[in-house]
Amino acid sequence: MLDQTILPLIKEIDSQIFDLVVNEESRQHEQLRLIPSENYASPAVKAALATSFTNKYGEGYPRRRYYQGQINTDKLETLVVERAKEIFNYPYANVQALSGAPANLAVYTAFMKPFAGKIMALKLDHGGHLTHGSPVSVTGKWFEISSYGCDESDLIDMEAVRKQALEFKPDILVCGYTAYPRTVDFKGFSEIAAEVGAITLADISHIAGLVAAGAHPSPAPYIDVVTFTTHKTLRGPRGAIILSKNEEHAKLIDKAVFPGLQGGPHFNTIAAIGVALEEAKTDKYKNYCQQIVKNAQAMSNEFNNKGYHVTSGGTDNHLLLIDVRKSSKLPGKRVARSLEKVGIICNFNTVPNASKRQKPLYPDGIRLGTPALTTRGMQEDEMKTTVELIDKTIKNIRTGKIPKGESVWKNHELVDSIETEVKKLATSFPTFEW
Ligand code: DSN
Repeated sequence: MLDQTILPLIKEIDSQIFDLVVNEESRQHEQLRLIPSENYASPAVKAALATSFTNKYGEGYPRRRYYQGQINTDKLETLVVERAKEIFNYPYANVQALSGAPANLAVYTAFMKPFAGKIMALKLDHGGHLTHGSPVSVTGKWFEISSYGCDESDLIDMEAVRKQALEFKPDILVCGYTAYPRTVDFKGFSEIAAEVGAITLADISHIAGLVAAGAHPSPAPYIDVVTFTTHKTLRGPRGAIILSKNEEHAKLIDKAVFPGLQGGPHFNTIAAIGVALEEAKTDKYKNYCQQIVKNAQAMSNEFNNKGYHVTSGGTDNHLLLIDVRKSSKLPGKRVARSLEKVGIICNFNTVPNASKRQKPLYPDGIRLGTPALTTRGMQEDEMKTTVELIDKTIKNIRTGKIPKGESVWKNHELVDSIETEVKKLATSFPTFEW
């Protein structure tokens, strides 16, 4: 939903940016957005981002700043910290990390020195995140990494994790994922960490909203440190929060964020995080999160009914992974790109237990999520229709090697008709529906 008072101001100064904003707004209205880490922020969240808090510098923390003029920013940051603590049931919160990668790096550098620390986390190609120790991320270059994986049922085998942890003895044991459709066993991870003397870190970026709304179990009783981005299921602006359980940890984390890794906090983002947290307290938001899960389950049931290979057989949360090579003899990238041509937006993704041909840039799967469609007010019926549209599209994609210059489609006429159906479904719902 465009803010009709702000937009003309952009147009007056910069017609190029104005056009891009309008085009992106239309794209988000007309397409079916299924990337599980994306959402539609509310008009109130977007309004908070555009406030005068963007003008203020404030390195430091409330009442300990390096700049004067903090009468409102100190109150703002304190208020948002208190909201985060209350909603997630942790005694300490830092709301300054700029996004998920800096938040995770802050935690690692709070507790370990570069080239002298050990992290154990889920492999990238089984659903872990780049910042959980991938060799191409600084986290994999600075720290010794041992990655655990999923078993042949695409599930994390806690006994295997335990054995690996006893051998590797990590300083930090990471759980919480970017492409894992099942419930995270926070208790199990905390028990393993206790045996090996590790700190537990749960990166709940994807499921933060579900946790806030009680649609996924909370890490609070078990996990030492929690990081999450604020723009996925939580539906806020692009930012991050770090939660911790004791004063010593909280002090180390605060120091790692500032002055360790960052300069001045982005107060307009912090204001928008505050608005999103206030929204997350409402019953409407709690119902929204329950519906996200129902929608993802409806979608995975429908894919199962149509004979697709849904990894782990289904989902407990907001996302599902389809092994399209096993299901349709197609590579994930070809499917994701073809779906975009009809207005269905997802991402190609690695899947566990894939074929030997799988590579990060050439994976066997696609990843789909329901947070954005659910924000629009769509329910199980629309998920069924969406799966039908995806299925029709996939069945129209040519398998095997396609010679350069040749079309990916079996039948061109079908493409236009699917695109029209996608647009009709998408535009019959608003982009933000409470
Ligand atoms: N966490 C990634 C995603 O899930 O899309 C982004 O870093």
